[in-house]
Amino acid sequence: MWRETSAYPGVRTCWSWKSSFINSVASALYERMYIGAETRTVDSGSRSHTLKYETHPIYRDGGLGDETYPFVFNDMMGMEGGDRIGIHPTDIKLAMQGHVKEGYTFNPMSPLSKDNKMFYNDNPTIDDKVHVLVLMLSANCTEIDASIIQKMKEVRETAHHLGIPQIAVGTHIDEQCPEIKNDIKDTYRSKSLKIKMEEFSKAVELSLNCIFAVKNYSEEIDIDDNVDTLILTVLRNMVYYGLDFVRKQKLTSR
Ligand SMILES: Nc1nc2c(ncn2[C@@H]2O[C@H](COP(=O)(O)OP(=O)(O)OP(=O)(O)O)[C@@H](O)[C@H]2O)c(=O)[nH]1
Ligand SMILES: [Mg+2]
Repeated sequence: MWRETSAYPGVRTCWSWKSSFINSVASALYERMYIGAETRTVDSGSRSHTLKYETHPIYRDGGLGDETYPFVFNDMMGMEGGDRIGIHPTDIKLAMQGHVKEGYTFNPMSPLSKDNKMFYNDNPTIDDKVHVLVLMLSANCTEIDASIIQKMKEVRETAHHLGIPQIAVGTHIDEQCPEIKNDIKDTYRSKSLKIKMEEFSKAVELSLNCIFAVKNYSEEIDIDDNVDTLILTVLRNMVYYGLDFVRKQKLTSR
């Protein structure tokens, strides 16, 4: 799954939303469209398209090299849809602790059990654990579902307890703000986006400097420098926070 490929320890990030962001980061680094993380193309209601725990490494040299960057993304089922449809919060907690093995299919009705010899990792190493928790939210929704807020709260408490840094990323900013749709360079100048970010900040109880905005690649056939700038700003911060966490873990385990 994860290999250290440089002097930096590996940074593993975990989601509660959005395969498109993984594709967008790879697209920005590869300087071409990447569609390796399957995204939803039809409206499946509140059901999540991603059902399995999937690790996504990103390759160097524009995706042509064999070496990977020193971070991976773990894609997960979405939180939306209430208790019987969205991911079980216990599964996110188990994933953060490194207990979930690659390819596990999430079951919203019951979390991964210790008895599941095939997918439960009894002895996770630091590389199996999550180093940054990323909460993905759509800036285009009017109100965040109460069940999502509750799940996020539970997950965030566990992340806090484990010392895992947390950030939130608002997607779909192109659909939420007309001024951004016209010129994505205006993103962090947009008043309506600032209001949206303040709402996120309140809802997920994260300070504003831990909340970022992106427009994912969703309909483009080629990359755009301004879209990349927003995506890479998030990536840079994720990698730094992940690095800080891994260093701290290594110091405390000495
Ligand atoms: N306009 C726009 N569309 C987006 C953006 N991000 C994602 N989308 C679209 O939203 C839809 C859902 O995106 P996904 O990345 O599949 O979402 P997901 O959270 O992985 O969904 P599940 O796996 O079903 O939980 C896709 O059709 C994307 O193309 C964005 O920033 N702007
Ligand atoms: Mg998905």
